[in-house]
Amino acid sequence: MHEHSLEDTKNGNRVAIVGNPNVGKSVIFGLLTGRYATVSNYPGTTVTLTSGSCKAGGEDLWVTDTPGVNTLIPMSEDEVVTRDILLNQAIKLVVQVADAKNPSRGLQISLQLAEMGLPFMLVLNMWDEANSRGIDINVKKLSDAIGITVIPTIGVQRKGIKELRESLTEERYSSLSISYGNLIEDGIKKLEAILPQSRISRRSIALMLLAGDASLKPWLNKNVSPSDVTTIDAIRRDLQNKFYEPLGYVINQIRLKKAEKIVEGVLSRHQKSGSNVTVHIGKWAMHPVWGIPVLLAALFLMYEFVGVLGAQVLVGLLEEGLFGNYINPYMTFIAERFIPDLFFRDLFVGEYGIITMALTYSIALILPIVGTFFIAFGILEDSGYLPRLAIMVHKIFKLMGLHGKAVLPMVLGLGCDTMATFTARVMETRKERVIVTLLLALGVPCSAQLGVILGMLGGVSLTATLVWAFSVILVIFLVGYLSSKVLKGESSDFVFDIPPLRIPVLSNIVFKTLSRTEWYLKEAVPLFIVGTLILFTLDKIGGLEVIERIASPVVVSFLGLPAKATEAFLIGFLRRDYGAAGLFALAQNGQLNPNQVVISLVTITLFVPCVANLLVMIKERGLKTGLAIVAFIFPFAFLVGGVLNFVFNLLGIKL
Ligand SMILES: Nc1nc2c(ncn2[C@@H]2O[C@H](COP(=O)(O)OP(=O)(O)OP(=O)(O)O)[C@@H](O)[C@H]2O)c(=O)[nH]1
Ligand SMILES: [Mg+2]
Repeated sequence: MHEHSLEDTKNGNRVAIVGNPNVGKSVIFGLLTGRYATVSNYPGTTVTLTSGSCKAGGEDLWVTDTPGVNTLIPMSEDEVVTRDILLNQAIKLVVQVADAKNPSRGLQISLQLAEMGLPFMLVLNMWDEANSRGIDINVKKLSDAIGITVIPTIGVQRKGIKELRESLTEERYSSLSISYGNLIEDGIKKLEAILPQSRISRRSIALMLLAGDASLKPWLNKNVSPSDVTTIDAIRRDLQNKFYEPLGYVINQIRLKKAEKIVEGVLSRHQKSGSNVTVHIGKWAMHPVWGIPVLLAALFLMYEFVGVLGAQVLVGLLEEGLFGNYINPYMTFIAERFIPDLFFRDLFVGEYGIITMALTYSIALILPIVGTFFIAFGILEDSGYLPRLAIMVHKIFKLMGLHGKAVLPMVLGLGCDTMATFTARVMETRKERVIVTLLLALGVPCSAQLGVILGMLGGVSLTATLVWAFSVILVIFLVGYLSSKVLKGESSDFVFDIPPLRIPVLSNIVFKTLSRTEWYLKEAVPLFIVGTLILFTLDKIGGLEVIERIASPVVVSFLGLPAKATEAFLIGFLRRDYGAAGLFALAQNGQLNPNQVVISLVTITLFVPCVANLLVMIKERGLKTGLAIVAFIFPFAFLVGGVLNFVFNLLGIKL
């Protein structure tokens, strides 16, 4: 890949941006490299590495943006990524980004970087917010105290970035050191004698090991003999027996004290510059009672924007207007003139034609819906509302045996399940990651699908919408609850940082929407074309009828749908939004009654979202787990649809 060759040449000039979650690392990365890395106002936006080149003082640097960490002793998979880059790669300079509002939190990481013996500099970002909260940090004093360059910045206003860039060529080592008391220092010495030389100091690795860092196992097995690994374990156990609290906790507390002491010497407070309205709104959004109207208001605005503007107005303009009146008739006209062969003509403009089906569906039906959803979702992400939503629903998630953190991947799934499956890395235990992956694949409709579904349901009735939502939510809870009982493992405690509510930055919304739309066009549209080609081929060889006949006991008898719905399910295997679009088209033609709309939508909502999601599931959770999830989901989706049909018939419900 292009990046790899660049990576090799930049080997000696690597800069890594590290720091706590949600402090503006990706904003600063973007400003330094000109490459966009997703920026959002919630912790855990970045879960993998992104790199780009950056010119500084005549030097070419290769800068890497990393997932946020609370400590360099990793608790979750995304944190391992960051620690490992420091452990395994030749880093010329670490740029630590910290939140100027909360310097002691950042300094705990500075202390660990100093311990590792890595050259680093400290960026105090969000200087504007610190200021409006009455926090003043004496930069010169802080810089003297740590012995490295400290630069205040306001990422979103590009302030301080020039100074930052100029300092990137300096290589300064911190003078900070901590003493952890005789007992621990003794343990450190013993471990240092065993540990091999590596990129970071023996002392820092010794401390990670004492703190009980299990993620170091692969590194240990590679670099230390098995007998030494046993000795290390024994030393650690001996030392732990002398403490009442877990060693990791003891070590963190000592670091925290030291960080607070440094902050004491450099921080002063002044009068706040005016009261902050967003603080109050932020509180309401988390309130157990007031949170609900706030949520409803957010959903209502979203529905108006996506369901009405996107799914009705824009789809109308594009589908009936642009494609219906111009592109499709015009293309059909051209095809009739220039392609004499009926077979090839149909390939482009027939019932399953690339233009009349694949492009019409993807550009006229799905794009406007996804586009408006991306904008709305981007605004939600950047406002800081999502973590507040997480707080509100964390009690319910706890019932399912899940951490409140899980709401983030689940809510992000509404944007794109594939991306959200990556974000499941923020969950601390494997059990939680598997459950989140399963629930995402099973029940969380992605933006494209959600838009199409809402568009369809909006045309039926509010009751139909509620029945659909209720069925899907019920299934999520049931499956979530049962799987947390079946899967072994701990579910972790609730610690969560809530970022301040912010007014979204327009340019970021634009960037984010553009990059997501580009992704949609690149990833989804080709799959739509493949799906259409499959339908086209099946239709031509008469396979479609055969499949419809075979599927008839399930689709027609069990689900109570017309045989033609089989096509939608067929392409739904490739992407469920495409399947939903197929159902949309059926409903538009009046081939589905309201009951059938709800049954078919519930069934397709429960499908695995798309091939991309399937691949990421396998990549992230392993082949066995990935396939097991799929093997469960498909029959289960039809089962739920069938049960719904049965209940409708039994109770004589007509929506
Ligand atoms: N007010 C203010 N907001 C900022 C500043 N820098 C970044 N932000 C906002 O802070 C939020 C987080 O920015 P990101 O760049 O995504 O943070 P990150 O450190 O990469 O976060 P993770 O990847 O989740 O660890 C976004 O909403 C930014 O718009 C700043 O200097 N001032
Ligand atoms: Mg980031």
